[in-house]
Amino acid sequence: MLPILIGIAIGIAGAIAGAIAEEIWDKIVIFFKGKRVAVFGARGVGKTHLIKFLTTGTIPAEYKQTIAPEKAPSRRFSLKELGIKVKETQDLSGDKAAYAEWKKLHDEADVVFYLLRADRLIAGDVNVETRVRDDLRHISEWLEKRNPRPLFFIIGTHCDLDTEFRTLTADKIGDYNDKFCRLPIVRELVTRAGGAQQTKVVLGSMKTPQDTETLVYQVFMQVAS
Ligand SMILES: Nc1nc2c(ncn2[C@@H]2O[C@H](COP(=O)(O)OP(=O)(O)OP(=O)(O)O)[C@@H](O)[C@H]2O)c(=O)[nH]1
Ligand SMILES: [Mg+2]
Repeated sequence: MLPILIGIAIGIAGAIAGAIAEEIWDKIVIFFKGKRVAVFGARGVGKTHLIKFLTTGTIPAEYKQTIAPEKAPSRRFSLKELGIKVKETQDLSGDKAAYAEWKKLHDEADVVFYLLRADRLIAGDVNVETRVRDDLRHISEWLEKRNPRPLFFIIGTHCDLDTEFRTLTADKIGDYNDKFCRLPIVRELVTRAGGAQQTKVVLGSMKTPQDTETLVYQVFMQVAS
């Protein structure tokens, strides 16, 4: 059931096909209720956008593609109900002072979201590679010292700027994610963060509200399983 839901949920632009069953939503609520979430990442990766959605957005309880939008069921889960305590750090381009602030938030967090520009890594942008490698070098040191570890997510944004993502069909989305995870830099980041068991990689876009829903839905599915 869950793999199917995840498969359907991943990155179908503008559509969340399927439904968040009550019991899955309950698991999400239990997991996130009152949790402290730290959001890190370079400038412009989408931190503020994601935080705004997590604290004020809604997720459709059900979605049926066959129903015209105006007739679609209007029941939605409010993310405000989760009461997530989210903190964003001011990024100072790898400045030492910024890392000190990141560490403080990391040490207080139950969940850490590290955002990066997936489109730039796919395009082979060496500057972005260098930056994310530096960031993970720091984060991994802090993660190692925590017991228990916070749940760690690498969230790749801006996939809408990647041509392949824009033309994806539902049956190819798993391949797209696999391909991203096979990029040497992504492998390196995941290894640094403690390996695939410890690190959730979620890919998508926050260009539109629907895209953002789909991205957040994927994050939620990781904790509901
Ligand atoms: N096309 C596209 N735009 C995005 C995406 N995610 C965020 N944006 C846009 O990118 C811009 C920067 O997003 P922010 O949420 O302000 O990024 P930030 O990480 O908070 O940036 P700083 O606070 O400056 O470090 C905004 O205009 C967002 O709407 C995405 O996945 N795709
Ligand atoms: Mg911001």
